[in-house]
Amino acid sequence: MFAIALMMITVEKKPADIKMNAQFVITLNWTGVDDIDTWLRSPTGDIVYFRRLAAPMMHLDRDDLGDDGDVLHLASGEVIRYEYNQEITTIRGFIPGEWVLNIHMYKRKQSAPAEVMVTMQRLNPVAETVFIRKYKIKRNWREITVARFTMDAEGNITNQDDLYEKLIRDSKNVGKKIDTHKNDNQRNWDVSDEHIDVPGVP
Ligand SMILES: [Ca+2]
Repeated sequence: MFAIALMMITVEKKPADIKMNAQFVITLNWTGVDDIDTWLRSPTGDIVYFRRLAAPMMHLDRDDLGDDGDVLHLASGEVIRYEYNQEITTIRGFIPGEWVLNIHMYKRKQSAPAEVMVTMQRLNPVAETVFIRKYKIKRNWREITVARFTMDAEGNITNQDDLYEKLIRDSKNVGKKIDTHKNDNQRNWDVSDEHIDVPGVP
């Protein structure tokens, strides 16, 4: 009877029906074992990063440390490796004003440059790419402004550039509102191969 009951269960194959409470998703991917971090500041001055994973309207899924925690030793002696590095930041609602997205090379652990890709997707009403940016990062403690973008109350991105805006402060100042135009005239990268434009993407 048990076998027959199992056979009567029909398995319908269809895409996973997962509803995300999200308007924008920012994904940081990189190769190798370095520890790179995502920093996102909203127009309210709140910053999500590895020490503050959630703030109004946004959250960071986890702090990927590069190699740490990617190797799992099972009781059987089998070793499972997961060498894919990724941090995902979600914007759940619209806060009008300027947003700043930085990445930071927190700890270099290898001699080869880390190859980094940052993407931002808008999910509603239809999924679309806001930007894709690629970098090769060679130096420890390198902080790069990936995007400064202006959002309106409907979630439209009305302006976008990548002029450098430092977000990392000493710990007592993290999260405080700072002058967003202080570094307007500074280009963000000073080594040409650190930034790779992706043709066809604004
Ligand atoms: Ca990290």
